[in-house]
Amino acid sequence: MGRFPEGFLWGGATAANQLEGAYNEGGKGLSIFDMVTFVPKEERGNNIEMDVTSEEELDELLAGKKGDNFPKRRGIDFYHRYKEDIALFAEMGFKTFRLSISWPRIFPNGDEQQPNEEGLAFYDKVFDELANHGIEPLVTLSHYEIPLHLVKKYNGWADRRLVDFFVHYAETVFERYKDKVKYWLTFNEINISTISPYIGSGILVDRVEHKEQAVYQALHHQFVASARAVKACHEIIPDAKIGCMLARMEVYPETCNPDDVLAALEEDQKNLFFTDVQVRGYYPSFMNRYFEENNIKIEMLPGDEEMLRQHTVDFLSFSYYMTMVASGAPDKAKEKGNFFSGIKNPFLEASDWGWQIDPKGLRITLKKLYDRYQVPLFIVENGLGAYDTVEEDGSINDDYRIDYLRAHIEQMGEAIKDGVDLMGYTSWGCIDLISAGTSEMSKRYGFIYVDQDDYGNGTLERRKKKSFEWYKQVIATNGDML
Ligand code: P53
Repeated sequence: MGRFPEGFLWGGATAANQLEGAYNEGGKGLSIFDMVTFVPKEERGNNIEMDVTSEEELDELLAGKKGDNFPKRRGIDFYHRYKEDIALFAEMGFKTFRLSISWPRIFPNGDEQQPNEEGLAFYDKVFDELANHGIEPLVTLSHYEIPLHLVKKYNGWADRRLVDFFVHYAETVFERYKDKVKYWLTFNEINISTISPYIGSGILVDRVEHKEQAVYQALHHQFVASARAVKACHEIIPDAKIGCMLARMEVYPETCNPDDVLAALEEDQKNLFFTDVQVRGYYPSFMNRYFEENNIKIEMLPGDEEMLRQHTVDFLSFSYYMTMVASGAPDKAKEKGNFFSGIKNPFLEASDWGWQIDPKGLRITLKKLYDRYQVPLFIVENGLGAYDTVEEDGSINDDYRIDYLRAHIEQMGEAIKDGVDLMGYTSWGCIDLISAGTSEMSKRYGFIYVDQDDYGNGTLERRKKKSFEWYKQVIATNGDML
């Protein structure tokens, strides 16, 4: 069959804040996600619980007066177990492993000149271990790991000074790892700030008068920082490739009523705004109207537009979990702008967390992104968050996960046949880790089970699930045997 090209980058994806643990070891500073507490399912709205909104709340959390369960502080202890974990990835035949560098491991406060050598040395060891197994690292510079000090002192990316701090951090790690890392991503899910200003931009919303104004200004700073990182990467590591990263939200109209079609198109444009800037190199004109109508004014400095235009990314990477439905009906229109639109698609099943499963949507999205941008694409997250059961004999029979992944990979193959240039596929949470949105351990994505519960009880022992052998075969046959 040979659907997938030679050298296709199969692998798995993770992020430091959900994986490493050791939050106060090796000189690491606190990060934004170290402050987010576990909230049981019954008490959460909308399946997402990750915002800190005020100075007061942050101080209470810091003083230990609020919350006693901070799952991201413990992760799954990759910090001490990376050798064992990488050996398991190698056993599956991973070509690539996506991880992020924790910014506050390198710059504990974020605004200092000198990096923390212990932090740098940790990632040297990880990259060397990957190299020993022939696995290519794919490194995210910023995956929800803003140093907390930058939140307190500057209100995060709302302050332009973060651009220089970030670029200094990026240049430091490019210099250090230039012989070891050839694939880079700037900001994970750069659009997340529109649903969580704290996690995406380190903004405490109670400190600002006009939330959306602050968010889009912070995003402008991130766009400029990203372009400067692209420039630095190309200069320091000429044979590297660096991409942007979008939480892709393909939006369908609820019906063929032109009102619905228009609403869906406009929702989709709002999602593609981010890649328009980072791939094409300029703000798309439709955003001007949105800014005007919402009283948003982006302050740009001389040179910003040129920077965006000249230093666009080499490839576009994205996460894909589900699709959305939009309606133009006035009573439903208020649901617009919501990451998780309330309208259910009657043709699709959903995960236990209500995420609607849509393999064909992945093909639609791949085709649409390639039509629009004509740059290489990389699926750097996809997968099924599910409850797993360990049977009495110790086996974990996650056929539902295999079904999900198989269906999505099949559609990727179809998109490739349609001519889409796809570099690779790293499924999310290849080893069970802490959920970003809910801080649960019990929302599992892995091929490898980790013995830990939502409260940190467990041995942390690693165990292969049924999907482990399945994915190994997928990689070994370059996607022919699904
Ligand atoms: P969790 C929301 C919607 C789509 C992707 O998410 C999202 C989120 C945030 O919850 O985040 C990405 O763990 C993110 C990963 C995250 C993964 O999707 O909430 O880049 O860090 O773990 C899955 O199930």
